[in-house]
Amino acid sequence: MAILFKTTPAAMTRWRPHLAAVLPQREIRFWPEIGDKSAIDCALVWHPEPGLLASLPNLKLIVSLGAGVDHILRDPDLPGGVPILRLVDPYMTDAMSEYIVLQVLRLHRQDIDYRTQQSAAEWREREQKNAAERTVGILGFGTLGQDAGKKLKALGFDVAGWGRSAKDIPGFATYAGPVGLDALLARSEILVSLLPMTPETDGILDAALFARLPRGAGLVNAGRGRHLVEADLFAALESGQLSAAVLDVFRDEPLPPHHPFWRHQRVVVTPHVAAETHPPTALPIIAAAIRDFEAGRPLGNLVDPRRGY
Ligand code: NDP
Ligand code: OXD
Repeated sequence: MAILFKTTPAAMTRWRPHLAAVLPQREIRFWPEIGDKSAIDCALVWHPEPGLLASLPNLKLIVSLGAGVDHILRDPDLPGGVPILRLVDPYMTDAMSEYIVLQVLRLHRQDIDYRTQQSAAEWREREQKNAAERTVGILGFGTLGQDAGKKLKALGFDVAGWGRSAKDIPGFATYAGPVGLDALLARSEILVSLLPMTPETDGILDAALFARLPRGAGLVNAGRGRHLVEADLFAALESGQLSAAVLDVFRDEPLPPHHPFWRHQRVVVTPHVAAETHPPTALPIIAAAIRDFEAGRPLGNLVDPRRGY
């Protein structure tokens, strides 16, 4: 049986050289040249076209080529009952933590203000705090959120996390559910979002949420663009309720050239690169998961489609 492989054309050039080496016994069919659909039993995908997976009559396993699975679950014709695995790769986890540490430090050390001062040749010292005096809240305290939290804590930040379910994670204040969110927000001078995109988290970063943060808080969003209500962010930056935002993910990607985020003085934009999938480390993990599936062994990182992540 064959494996369907579908990603963006740009990413394909990164994956292709590694695929045959890691899955030598399997025929790989690169979308859109996928031939006889009935010969495909496994799909490795990033943003599959709606209906593509349903068109494969013998599909037995779907693997996301990223940590998020919203790009699969949004398909209204997604075949029910086919297990979906998401990618959990320590290389990617490290990359995300590097990004979060960089951006939290940027906000903590007022880098955006000093860049602005530099452009005006303005020599002015700003009030400085140590990391231990800075509270950071992480929305989405799963694989990525916890690792970033540990690394921020190692730098001295006062870190807390928020998830759907209550958790006891030594060394961290943790909060859960809507009631817990209030408490997390009230103590977060820097708010980091590493949530998955689900019906519950759609538009969660809105005016009501910003109003519950300490005045002048900073925001880092590396979860998904649809979490953010863009108009509410502009208003919060305008009023000073938020002091700055670092955004890696957007409702429209690529971010259109005329979008005001590109030129906003208090917004830092990165092009969805916080943690790119890394084929040399991801493929052995994916190949091992396929072997486990075929051998009937229990699978880790199974997605619960009802939960949405
Ligand atoms: P996990 O599944 O390990 O963690 C998700 C976390 O979010 C869990 O703590 C979960 O709670 C929490 N959560 C989910 N729904 C809710 C909710 N309704 N209310 C409160 N908390 C909720 O995912 P990862 O950490 O691996 O990845 C998170 C996301 O990061 C991905 O889905 C993707 O969108 C994004 N990402 C972005 C990348 C980038 O380059 N910008 C790269 C990789 C991922 P609980 O613990 O209770 O289950
Ligand atoms: C992912 C991503 O979900 O890169 O892996 O956004």
